[in-house]
Amino acid sequence: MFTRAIVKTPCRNMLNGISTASLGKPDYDLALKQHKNYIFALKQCGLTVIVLDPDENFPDSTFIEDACLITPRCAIITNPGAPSRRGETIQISETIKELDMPCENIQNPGTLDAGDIMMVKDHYFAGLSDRTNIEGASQLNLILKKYGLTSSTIALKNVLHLKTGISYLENNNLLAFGEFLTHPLLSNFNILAVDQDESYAANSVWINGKVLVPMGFPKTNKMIKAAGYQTIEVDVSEFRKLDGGLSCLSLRF
Ligand code: CIR
Repeated sequence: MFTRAIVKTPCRNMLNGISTASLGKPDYDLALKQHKNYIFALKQCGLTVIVLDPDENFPDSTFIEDACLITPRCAIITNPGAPSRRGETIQISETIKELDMPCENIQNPGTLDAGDIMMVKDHYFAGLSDRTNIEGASQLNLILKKYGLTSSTIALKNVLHLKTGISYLENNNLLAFGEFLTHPLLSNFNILAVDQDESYAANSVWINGKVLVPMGFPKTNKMIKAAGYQTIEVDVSEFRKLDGGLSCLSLRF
């Protein structure tokens, strides 16, 4: 069960965020509105939401999931792989301090975006990507070990982050597409296969028995419902334009 979430209001400068999507520039006012609706959806799942102020110095900082990993036993401030995102960790470190939880750091030469980290009970899968390197993943492994938690790595081929391609929906159910459908390291999961034309919806978020699903992906929504979950559709079209998915917009703990 999660009780809280941290989100960060998008800044106007999000228009200059990193993107490979070729979907055009985000509409800032619409992004703000969608962000408010996203917060509402988190509240519908029973979470108390901490909302951090926007920071114009960091165009991608609304994708707060990448800057910190919060486990039930500690928080780990990451070292984001994209140079323009490194400084995003400063504000989240201050917030974590206020929350008074044990806090660790990933350090150079290790890089790690927490969008590459998927929690499955006490085990953490770490995607090795353009953002997360082996050094970052081994630092993570050592930190988790200290808290009685474990991790393993999965090398990524075609996706930005591990959770771009898979989402753990608890009860051994794993939403997945493309390279992850037949991945040997994931063969013990009950795979819910997302069609290629709805691949964006492979990034959905389990929260306390409900699943947030991006709006506009009816086949995936139907499949998740058929697996026994109540779904909440959330429109995040403006964040998709910056390669961001639903999970990237919050830390849930
Ligand atoms: C980036 O490229 O870093 C941002 N434009 C998108 C980050 C999305 N985060 C995520 O998938 N965890």
